Amino acid sequence: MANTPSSTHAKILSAKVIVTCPGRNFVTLKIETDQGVYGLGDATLNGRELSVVSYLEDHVIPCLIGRDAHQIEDIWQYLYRGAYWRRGPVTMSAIAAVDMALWDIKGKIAGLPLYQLLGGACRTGVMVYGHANGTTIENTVEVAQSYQALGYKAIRLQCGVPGLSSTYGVSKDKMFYEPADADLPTENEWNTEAYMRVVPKLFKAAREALGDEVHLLHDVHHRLTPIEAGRLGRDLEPYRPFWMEDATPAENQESFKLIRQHTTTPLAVGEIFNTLWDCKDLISNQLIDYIRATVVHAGGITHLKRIASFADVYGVKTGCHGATDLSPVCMSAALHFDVSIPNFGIQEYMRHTELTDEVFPHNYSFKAGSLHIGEAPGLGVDIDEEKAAKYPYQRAYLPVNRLQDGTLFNW
Ligand code: EZ4
Ligand code: CO
Repeated sequence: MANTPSSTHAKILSAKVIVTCPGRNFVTLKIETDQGVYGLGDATLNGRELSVVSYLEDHVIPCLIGRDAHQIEDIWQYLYRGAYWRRGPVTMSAIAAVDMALWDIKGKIAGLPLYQLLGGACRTGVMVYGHANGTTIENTVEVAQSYQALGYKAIRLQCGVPGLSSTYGVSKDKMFYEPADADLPTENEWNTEAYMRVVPKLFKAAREALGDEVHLLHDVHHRLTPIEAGRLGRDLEPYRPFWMEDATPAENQESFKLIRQHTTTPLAVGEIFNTLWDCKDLISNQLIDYIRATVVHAGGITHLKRIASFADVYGVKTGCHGATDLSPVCMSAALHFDVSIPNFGIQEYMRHTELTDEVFPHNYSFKAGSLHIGEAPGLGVDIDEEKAAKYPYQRAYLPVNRLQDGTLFNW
């Protein structure tokens, strides 16, 4: 173990993983120290939750006992480089949970909210976008209007595709939406041409109904080829979208060159990225405008800060993923992070259910289109273990997408 450079020392005594399903599954790491404080970290990996539980319980926690919780960077490097097997969503979600918990502990010992340790606030609040979705253009626009009435300055628009029985990202409930929905994966059908026809019509109707000021966003959920994405981006240009998200899968970072050649619609990508290496070329070649990596899936605050600093050099802003499968622990961490970095862009905010909020009491709140983090030391979020224990894990999956001839396409 590395030497402790100062007299401040917070020995890790124990750590445990709490799995709970207050409407959806969440995996939470709790680290206890000899200083009378504990820290929390989110380790939720939607649809693959128990693999991270095992990674933490069987392989990470034994290595943490006895270490100094203050040595956040050293522990990060130890878990990342020391494992030999680097990267990947399971590994990086586990490392992220440890990292969040250690920052929580450091903040609590210092008596400061996390954002103060990260350099202090750069802004007064965190602009968020909400999700408006509906089966038709008309009811999507109606939902968007209700978000506008609530004070949202940015709204994501998704609508059903004519001729398809269901579409990912479109729910039956107007204000709550949960994509992981079944004990075995639901199979959705897909038609690229019909989708590409409807989205520009949705944006035209939304711009007319909502006015020029509100930011409008759209998530393609990796459903297009680069040239199709270039076309959709161009078709949306007259309605000035804030961004087009996950236009194409990004395993091949170069494919974004093709999209860029054809459209000035800003591009966002990265909710499934785990490390800087997944977006290094996208950022350094200025092929994207917003990087969507999150605290939980991209190695914690320590690594996300590295990604954001790198992005800042190239004028790329952050737009962190913030769906319901990211627990209030991750959302708290994200808000401290968002408020403290220079190149913050926007934060996704899908509200959690009341039941989730009861299990995870937290001190952030929504006002006038922004989220505001409170002044509690550390992350400012807790877990009610008694309530959590009432809701055992329930297997749930994200849907699978097939073209209408049955092709399981993932370009
Ligand atoms: O599909 O969080 O932008 N938000 C999204 C989400 C994701 C889920 C995956 O776990 O794309 O709805
Ligand atoms: Co998305």
